[in-house]
Amino acid sequence: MTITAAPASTSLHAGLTRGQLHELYYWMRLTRSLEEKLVNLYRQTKVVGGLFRSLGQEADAVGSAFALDRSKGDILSPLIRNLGSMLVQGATPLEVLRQYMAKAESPTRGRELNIHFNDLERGFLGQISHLGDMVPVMAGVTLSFRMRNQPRVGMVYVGDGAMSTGSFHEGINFAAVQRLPLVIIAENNGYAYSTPLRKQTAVAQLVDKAAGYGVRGAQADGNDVLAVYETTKAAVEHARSGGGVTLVELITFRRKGHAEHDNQSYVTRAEIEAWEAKDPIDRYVKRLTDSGWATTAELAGMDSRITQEIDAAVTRCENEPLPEAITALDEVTHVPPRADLEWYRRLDA
Ligand SMILES: Cc1ncc(C[n+]2csc(CCOP(=O)(O)OP(=O)(O)O)c2C)c(N)n1
Ligand SMILES: [Mg+2]
Repeated sequence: MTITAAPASTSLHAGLTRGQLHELYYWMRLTRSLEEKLVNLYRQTKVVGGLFRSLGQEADAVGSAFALDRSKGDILSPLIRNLGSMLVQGATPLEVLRQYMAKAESPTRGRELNIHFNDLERGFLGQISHLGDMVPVMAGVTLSFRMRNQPRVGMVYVGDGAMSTGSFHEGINFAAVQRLPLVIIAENNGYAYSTPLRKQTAVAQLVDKAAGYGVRGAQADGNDVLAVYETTKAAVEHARSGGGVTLVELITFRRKGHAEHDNQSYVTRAEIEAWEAKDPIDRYVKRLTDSGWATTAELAGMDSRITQEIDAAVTRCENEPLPEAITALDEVTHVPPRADLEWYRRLDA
């Protein structure tokens, strides 16, 4: 049976229309292509600071963010491997390139790196580097939703490593006790820097931690974008209807080193190859075409749109200036410049 002719608004799977099923592909492919372009720029020394890849984890970030309802004002708090979630919420390739290249026009005007930027209107909270610390922050954000009687949901990403911090414990415990509308996405990608999961935690699986906090636990194949979407969607609905926190474990794999400088020598080639065979984009392309949800021509059309979009953004960004050095401390502390401090003295003062 062919379902190619289904009206655009008909649900084909898990309440998703043909257009939405295409969107999931679009966001995953955009994430990967943008990161590949960034690797290119990094090798040309045009990226300032580190470059963190989400290769093989695109389904995890995209499928989970897609389960939020942007029209209701849901907010997520991403981590370094969640570029895809920010793109879903409306961050643009140009903004991301400007951040990585520390341009004057970047969202943080060259003061912060990579995807550490913020837009509450579009529903993403700027991350900080400290692992686990965004869990109590998002507990506070979702408490404010509750206090204002807003039917909004918050989502926060943590890695397997971040789950070993005190902040994670305090944040999830508080959110659990308060039954806050929070979804915690636990990304089990096998490693925290060079520490494998078996040296990170004594539980058999990260979702087992849910029981210790008295919250709902759920688990999905993090390389299957539809499974990620469906599992997260159930958690979002549970949160919005007053059920409280869900800890969602997504099982995936970090196919690159911690960052571009890390050659991942502590991971065997066989392990990486086994996960290459489970590539989330390849799997989804097969699902889309086997089910008749998308044609190869439609996918090629999205690919060329992505290439054009990224190329245009790179050309524009590369020609933009860096911030003027003299402005480096402006708007950082919101404190007037201190003429008495040698290190803070403006050359033009
Ligand atoms: C509290 C804290 N300790 C150490 C670090 C340094 N650090 C940054 S990322 C990272 C590994 C994170 O691993 P995980 O949480 O599994 O996320 P992944 O990188 O695998 O996505 C470490 C140790 C940090 N940022 N914060
Ligand atoms: Mg990890």
